Amino acid sequence: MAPLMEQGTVIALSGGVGGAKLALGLSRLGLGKALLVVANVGDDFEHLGLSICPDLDTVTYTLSGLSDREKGWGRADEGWRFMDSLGQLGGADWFNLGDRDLALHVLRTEALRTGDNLTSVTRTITHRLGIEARVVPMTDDPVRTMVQTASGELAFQHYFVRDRCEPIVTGFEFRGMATARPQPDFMAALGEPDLRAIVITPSNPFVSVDPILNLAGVRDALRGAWAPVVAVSPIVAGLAIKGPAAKMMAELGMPSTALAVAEHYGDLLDGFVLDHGDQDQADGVAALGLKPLITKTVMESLEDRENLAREVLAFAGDLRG
Ligand code: FO1
Repeated sequence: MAPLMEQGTVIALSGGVGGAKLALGLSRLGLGKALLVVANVGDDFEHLGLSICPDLDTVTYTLSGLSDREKGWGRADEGWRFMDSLGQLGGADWFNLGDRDLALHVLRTEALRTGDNLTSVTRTITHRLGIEARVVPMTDDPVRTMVQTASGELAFQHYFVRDRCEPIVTGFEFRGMATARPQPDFMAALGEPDLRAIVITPSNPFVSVDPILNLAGVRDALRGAWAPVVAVSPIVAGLAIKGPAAKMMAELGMPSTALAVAEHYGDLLDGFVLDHGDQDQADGVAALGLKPLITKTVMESLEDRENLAREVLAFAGDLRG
């Protein structure tokens, strides 16, 4: 763990698995509390009476070292006796809640029911799991991503888990967005004069990052921030590292390319990070007025996560300097 001497907050906007990997890399650079991970809550839902926050969970388990490395979500060394019994009783068993994972959902549901907000319960849980970085939900208000498909509208987890992302996507609605207020620490950090970097992690641009960017005032605050905004492409050589991003792009009539992701974020960005496999798109990125950085963005090992995090911060430093 090589500590970086530079001071100032680093904000990472994150969805689930891909975003959490880069957040872990950043957290291992000795940033401590200067790292603020802002997680999407559009994937959240109420299931079997529990408040489930998949992206917050994935970030929490990843940063605490408890995550299932293979699946990317949920806990390692998990048991499935609850799910077996649920299935036996005819309960909704399409969404897998492991025996160990259940404790988090029960604790959070109880805290929310007795008046805590999501920020406060997330703070308690992340502290108890020994996470140094600050992890916050993008908002304490309910925002729910609805996926519009050729066969009708689906709540996000029904689209993603139950229907395995098979329906053809025609658009998205972020229900509750009009009245949702961005999380206060997030907004305060965006206004800090010594803010060091704003990193859009390689999460799905449409359903993980856009919900964060679409919150009232967030795009303006990003544009007005002192720090550069740098996005890492979730698309490498036309494929999503994980999840349905490339499939969604094709269905929405866009090319499934890193360049199309850069175009999607547009003038919000100062820099865009592409994988070596997409070197041919660097000129297109530059033509958008963004500085490209070509490096290894595929994070297989822990070292890959740290290296990418280090490079992204150095890139942001160059952009600022
Ligand atoms: N993803 C799956 O593909 N299948 C599941 O059964 C599943 C259960 C689950 C339970 C708790 C949790 O926090 C996350 C879970 N996820 C599951 C992951 C999650 O739904 C998705 O990865 C995200 O919503 C997309 O970022």
